[in-house]
Amino acid sequence: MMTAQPASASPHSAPPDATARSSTTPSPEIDMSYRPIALAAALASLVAPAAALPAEAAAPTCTGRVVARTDVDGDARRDTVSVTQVGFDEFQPRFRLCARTATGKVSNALDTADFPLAGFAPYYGAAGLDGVRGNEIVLRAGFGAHSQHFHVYTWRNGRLVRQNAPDTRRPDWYTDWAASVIKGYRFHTSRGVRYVVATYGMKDPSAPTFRVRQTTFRWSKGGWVRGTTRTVTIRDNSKTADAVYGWHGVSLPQD
Ligand SMILES: [Ca+2]
Repeated sequence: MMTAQPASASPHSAPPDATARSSTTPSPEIDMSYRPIALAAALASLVAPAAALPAEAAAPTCTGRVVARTDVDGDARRDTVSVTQVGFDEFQPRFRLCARTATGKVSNALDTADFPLAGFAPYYGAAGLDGVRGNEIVLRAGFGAHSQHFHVYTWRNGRLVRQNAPDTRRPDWYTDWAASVIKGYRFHTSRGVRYVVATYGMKDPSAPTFRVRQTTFRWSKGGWVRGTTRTVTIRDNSKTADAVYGWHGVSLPQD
């Protein structure tokens, strides 16, 4: 579980180390009366640090807690994903999501939960959701009365961007299963095309069955395209309901 950090503790991109840079500047005049010790020390300060420190300071990196090592940019090499809290927006914590690719590219995105996180860490998982190579990063966006909300980030054109849910057309991906509502996503690939079936239904809490709408979206030309919708009846507290509630078909927890 990620514990809250004060805003003052938020990490920022570290500026180049000024002390490292100083080692590249010409040395002061050497007092020749102290040769050879003074001369050797001066030469050492000129040569050794100057070769290493500037390169280290210039290498971009992610700050914060590493939550995953998984391929996000699609080159099949594992990248590093970090999340750290950087304060609050209104009442909900704000997080910085950062990905550093195996080739050294770094991208950050700021994310704020829409609802209380109830003490849960923001990182939910990484999985290939859409039709582009590389895993999406799923962050918790909070809990409703019985719903769970998520934000999805993906790597596009060298940086992290948020991907809207196909059904809500907003950043809010959410799942639910209660006496009155059921909602979930099931992903699959067929003949090289990526699909997700979004299920949503409501009922009277005392009724034994849901009437749900299942809409299929296919990944096409960089986005989710709405396809057909069918209406089906499923029994509450059944294998059928469990099969549509939450996340399915991807390497994410169901709920
Ligand atoms: Ca990679």
